[in-house]
Amino acid sequence: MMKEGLEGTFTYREIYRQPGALRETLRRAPSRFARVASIGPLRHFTEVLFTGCGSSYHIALYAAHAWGTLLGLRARALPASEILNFLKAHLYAGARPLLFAISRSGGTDETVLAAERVKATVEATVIGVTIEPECPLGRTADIHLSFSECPEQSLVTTGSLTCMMLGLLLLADAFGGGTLQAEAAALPQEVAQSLQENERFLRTYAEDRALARLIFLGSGPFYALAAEAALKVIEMALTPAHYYPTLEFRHGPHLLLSPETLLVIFPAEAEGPYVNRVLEEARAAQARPLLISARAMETSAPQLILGGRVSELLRPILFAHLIQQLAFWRAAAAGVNPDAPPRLTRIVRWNG
Ligand code: F1P
Repeated sequence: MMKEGLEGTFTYREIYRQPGALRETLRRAPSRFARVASIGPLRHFTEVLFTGCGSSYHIALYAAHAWGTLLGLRARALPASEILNFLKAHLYAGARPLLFAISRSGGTDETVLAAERVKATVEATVIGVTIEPECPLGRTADIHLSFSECPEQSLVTTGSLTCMMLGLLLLADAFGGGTLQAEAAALPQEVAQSLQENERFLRTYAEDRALARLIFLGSGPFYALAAEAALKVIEMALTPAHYYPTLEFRHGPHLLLSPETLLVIFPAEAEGPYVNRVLEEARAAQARPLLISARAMETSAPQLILGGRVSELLRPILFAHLIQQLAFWRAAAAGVNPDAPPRLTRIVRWNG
């Protein structure tokens, strides 16, 4: 596909216009918080649950980590199908959960049905998180937060993921006193700068056809990002990709390493002393490592350094465009139209 053609795709535009959308998410944060705060104090709930499918499940994973870390409460993420089909394993009879049901379209069957099932089974409050002003999930939820500032036409979720991650982080931060507000305000500018500055570097990996498999490692706040990275590469570029919690990788999955493997690591600060061991495994297998982190490590492995001015909890939001760019340019290099992955539908339904 010609360069101009690529820049005309929905996917390209939705990735590259994120700074403006994020600015709007920041602007709307206080009114969203006011609506959510109307449910009363969080201590009235036995736990906070986040659910969704695909990319929306990855938003749920990130949000659960952020809410647990910032507010010291019990927060978990479950795929919507787990809630739908195995509810007893996850919620006890007297539970009073606050459920965030996340779905870009607001129409994914599993997510809507999971929200309905929870409401029908226990005393729950459901907050729907979508980008659509009008949708089935919005009608099921007690409160509907529509991130209409990031409308998306592509099949593959990109910019809206970043906005919804930021929106859910800002809600937790507001409940916790707003300590991250000033740092979060810097994100649109940081993303804008990085979208331009890091594109060429990422394209050298995306366009390297010797790399047949991509593996993403991330833990804590970065686990969701690693999962989302693998999904983007599979969906957009149809390239085999995997993800693991960083140190779990050494317990067997490292056997997948080969000279054709790109191993992307998002090291968390707590993992500093251990990441070198993972890099040694990569070196031994002649795989190609790439570190994406806020601080440079003492290593000969290539590094993309970004996000030193914001707290670790905000960095997955800042890094999200990097994995979207990597997948997008990989698709371009492979001659795959990122707007039209075969067999993927924008809304996954069971009937129709
Ligand atoms: C869930 C999802 C998307 C993916 C694709 C298929 O959709 O898995 O994450 O990009 O559109 O469906 P949704 O519930 O977030 O609309």
